[in-house]
Amino acid sequence: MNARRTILTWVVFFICTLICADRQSLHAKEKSRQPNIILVMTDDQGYWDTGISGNPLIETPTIDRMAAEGVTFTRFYANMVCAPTRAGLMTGRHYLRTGLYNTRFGGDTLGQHETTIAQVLKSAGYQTGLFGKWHLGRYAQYQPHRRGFDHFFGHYYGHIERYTNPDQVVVNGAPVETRGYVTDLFTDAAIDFITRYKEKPFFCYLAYNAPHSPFLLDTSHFGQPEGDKLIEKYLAKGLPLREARIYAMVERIDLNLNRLLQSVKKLGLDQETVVIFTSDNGGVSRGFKAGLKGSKASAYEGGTRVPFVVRWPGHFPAGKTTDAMVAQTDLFPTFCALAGVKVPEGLKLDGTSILSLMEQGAGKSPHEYLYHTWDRYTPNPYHRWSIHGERFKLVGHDPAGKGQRAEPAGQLYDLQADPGETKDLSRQYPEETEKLRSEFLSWFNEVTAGQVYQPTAIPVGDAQEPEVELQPSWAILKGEGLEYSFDGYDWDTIDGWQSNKGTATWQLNVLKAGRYAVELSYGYRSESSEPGQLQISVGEKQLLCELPMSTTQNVFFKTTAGILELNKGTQTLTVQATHAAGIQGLRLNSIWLKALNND
Ligand SMILES: [Ca+2]
Repeated sequence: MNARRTILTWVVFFICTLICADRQSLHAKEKSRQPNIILVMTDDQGYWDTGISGNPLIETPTIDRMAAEGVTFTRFYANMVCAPTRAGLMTGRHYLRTGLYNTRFGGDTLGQHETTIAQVLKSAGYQTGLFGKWHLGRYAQYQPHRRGFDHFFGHYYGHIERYTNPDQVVVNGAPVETRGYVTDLFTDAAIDFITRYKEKPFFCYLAYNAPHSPFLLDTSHFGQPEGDKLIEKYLAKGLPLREARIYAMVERIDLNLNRLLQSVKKLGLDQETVVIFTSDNGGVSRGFKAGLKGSKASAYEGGTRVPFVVRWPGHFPAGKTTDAMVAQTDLFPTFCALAGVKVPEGLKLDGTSILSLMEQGAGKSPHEYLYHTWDRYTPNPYHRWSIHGERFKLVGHDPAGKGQRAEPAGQLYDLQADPGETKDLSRQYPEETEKLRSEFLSWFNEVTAGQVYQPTAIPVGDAQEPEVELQPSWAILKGEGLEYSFDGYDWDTIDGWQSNKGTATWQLNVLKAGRYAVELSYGYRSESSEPGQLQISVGEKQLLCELPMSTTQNVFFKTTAGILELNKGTQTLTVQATHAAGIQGLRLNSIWLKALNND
């Protein structure tokens, strides 16, 4: 009996050992199966700017093929504009929780305490790379290579001025010169990255700045007629020039997407790589709109619905389409699930993993409601907002009503019967209208609670950025006359210096106390023969800066104003005219603070 029991004990032990070993090997197998993630996001490409949306003119064979090989989401929602979507994507949180509120003026900076998906994946053993547009902060500490990306080649801004030989691009914080067309360059860098790290799991975020304005392709002027050929093809199809350019830019992306997918295949990574294609906000092209209302920056469907296709051969079904309502904030927890890691503790996410929807190609939306709102200057629940569930959508779109509280606001649409938002049903369903408005307001109050929406204090004295440029668009302007003028995205000037009552102020976060040389660039042309003068002050410390006339207002001279001794901490730098009469004809272009020997 004892002998039999001993044998039985050994048999049980042996079986347990086998099971454990099997579990371990399964675990190791699962670990080795951590998939690569390639996220391709375009800029301002509408839901309707693809073949899969039924667009009869645009040619996107690669996106169409991805859809045939993967799952298409027809109700994938981004935000109305660029930076808010990127904030939601990086954090899994609605952008209004992250301190970001704008696409420029310093409001396009992701709060310093936010956790990005790149940080999470990097901690999970992924090699992380971003190629293209960041648009979540341009100063040291906010740059992508310090927010979880091992590699960054691209630009900080909402858009760049040159698409051929782009000049506003950096590699991990260092400005670089380039040759070629920007979409090709970002693709080359992404292909180089996945080739180099093919043995490791990687997260490759390829964020094209096309087809955002300016609508540029490479042209024969540079000996590269490919762009011309594409534009001519769409002109021949009868499109106006602007639309032909946008479609040509999208097709150029599609050609590059094909190159990328071919590389994944050649590297033998097809079965190990999840590839996503999407866009960051509503479209700007005006021809075919797939029956949707509104465009970029609108609260209507055309402003927030974007293309979304995901492909993972052998894991996700081919050729499936789902109309489950999902959002860009869902990608953070989905990527965590793909990588087999938990969402970091303490993070309050708005997104929910949609991995099962991807695996089934069908299923229910994890959201009861999705919410949208955006105002360039001050977040508010009145001018441009919407809330929708699977069926009803309440939307208020009145950007011109700034400063007025338009209540009761909103038109009610039945998205299932009327996806084009043509019949306002708010009178027919007053209770539904009231319920959705009330739900939207509670949500708005919750996400904005405790947030202060103003330009981020500019870090000064960071070891990696010893020379800091204070952008005019980050200044807060007060007093008579002063105003920004726009020429490009972030090449603004401050004009209208009529008197010493107007001030331009910048918030600084001085990381290291010490001496800083102050330089400024300006254009100045006046009737008077006297040089102009500006006063630059931080607390009690002041500099007077003489400004001899430049050729015209639009030719910027650079001059040294002097040296300021700055204390550590947050403080305000103020610029104002020295005389009551001001200095008409001045355009202040930029100010630089250069760390001197502060060791
Ligand atoms: Ca955009």
